[in-house]
Amino acid sequence: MNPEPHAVALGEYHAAAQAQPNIALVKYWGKRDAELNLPVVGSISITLDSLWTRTEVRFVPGAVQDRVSLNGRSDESVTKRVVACLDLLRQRAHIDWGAVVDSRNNFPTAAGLASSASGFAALVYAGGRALGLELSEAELSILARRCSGSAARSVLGGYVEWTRGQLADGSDSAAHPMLAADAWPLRVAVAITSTAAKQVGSSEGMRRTAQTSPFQAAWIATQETDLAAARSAILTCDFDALALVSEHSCLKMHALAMAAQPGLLYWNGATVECMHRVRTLRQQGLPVFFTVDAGPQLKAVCAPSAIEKVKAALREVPGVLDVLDSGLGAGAHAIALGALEA
Ligand code: 2P0
Repeated sequence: MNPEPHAVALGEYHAAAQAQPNIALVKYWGKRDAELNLPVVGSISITLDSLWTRTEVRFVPGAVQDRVSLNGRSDESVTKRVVACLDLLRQRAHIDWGAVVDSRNNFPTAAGLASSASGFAALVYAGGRALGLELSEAELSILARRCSGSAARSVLGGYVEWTRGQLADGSDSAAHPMLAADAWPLRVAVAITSTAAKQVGSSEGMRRTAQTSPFQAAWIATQETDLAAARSAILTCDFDALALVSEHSCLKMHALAMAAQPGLLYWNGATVECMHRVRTLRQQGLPVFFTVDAGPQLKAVCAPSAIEKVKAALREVPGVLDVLDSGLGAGAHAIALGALEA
């Protein structure tokens, strides 16, 4: 099949992009459409800066297969998801060429650090650019969402809201920016308590929760209150209010998932110890709160003045293997070809 006129000159179907993970403060859990990755609830997140995925995509005219490497290795389940994402881009560009994809993370993959969010945001950005597609932020976010729900948010930087949307085709379920990273430059310490891949992936966890958790209806019914509280806290830079709603949303999401059958327990002992440590620090007057995603790592969000104390306190918790540190950053963006190792 021939390329559309908007595709770039032959031999130049090649681009690279970087995207960073995001951390939800008001969580996404549950789908109203699993095929399109449409959520049952809206969510609010912050995009990080120092953790990244860098991805290079090259479409090869005439090639019939995709070749995918993540951190220098090929993996069947990763390749399957990447091929499905490339298919969306190919449909859009009206081409059927195979692609070569090389992607790297500078942090542990698939352990609750949102590697699928940064991974698919970078893939959609680089792939769209390689094909010369002129995609708006909302279009990029919708394409990324179809590859992994939370990737919709990593397309954008700073404070981001992903709207649930009402339409069956998902055209109104995209992320949009709320506040720039530098308007309220909070910091995030990530306590790594395990580097093993999680046993139950998020998609399966959400499916099981929706089918079996007795708390699913309450989760959906109370989300709008949390979203409103977080919007107001972010727009007024009210740390205490953001702390309250974020810890509440995190614990509520885990309570919902723990009540599934069989129950989903993403924490280990060190995760729980870190939660207590963060609360003790806050009682002592330090502006810090925690959140935890579908894995055992604890993310402590704090004011810039508190970051060194927070890191030191988390490092002392038995079972903490490492503490990473990040500010808030930009959305997906182009990088130079060959910059993957930089
Ligand atoms: C979030 N998580 O809001 C929630 C909180 C984990 C816990 O989004 O199936 O990898 O690809 O849509 O995006 C992780 O789920 O799941 C996630 P899919 P995704 O960040």
